[in-house]
Amino acid sequence: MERTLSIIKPDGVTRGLIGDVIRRFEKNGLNIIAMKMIHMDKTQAEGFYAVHLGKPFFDSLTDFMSSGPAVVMILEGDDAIAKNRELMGATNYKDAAPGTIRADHATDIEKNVVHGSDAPETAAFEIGYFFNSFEIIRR
Ligand code: IDP
Ligand code: MG
Repeated sequence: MERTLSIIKPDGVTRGLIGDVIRRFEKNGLNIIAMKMIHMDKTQAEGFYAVHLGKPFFDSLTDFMSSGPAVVMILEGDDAIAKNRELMGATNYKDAAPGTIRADHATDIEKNVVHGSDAPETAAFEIGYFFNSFEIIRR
């Protein structure tokens, strides 16, 4: 069993894609063990994406991530990190495999609907960034 952090980004929430994204997780063995809707401020978005500090898209990305509500979830399952990344598709929707969330819904390399942790260490950091232990369901 592995855990990963998923975010339905502000574009996904605004465009009414929460249900579609969650349906894909539920159908593919990724159990939601924590979930909430948040609206990050700029500083919170900068802290979350600190690994990208200095990249040309950092300021625009953190503006976007703080532009509206997002849904943050912890997903649990076998190979949850890789499985979530597979369901998401490549960062650039133009390279995303057919049938993935980003291929089906993304409109832009930045506004790509979902976030998913990329490794066990980043998953641990990202889960702790949004959730305390009382918010995580044990099942
Ligand atoms: P990931 O979300 O697939 O893990 P990362 O490389 O970690 O992709 O980038 C984080 C986020 O930054 C992406 O999901 C996307 O929203 C944005 N991003 C990545 N590369 C670019 C770019 O070249 N231009 C604009 N935004 C980008
Ligand atoms: Mg990433």
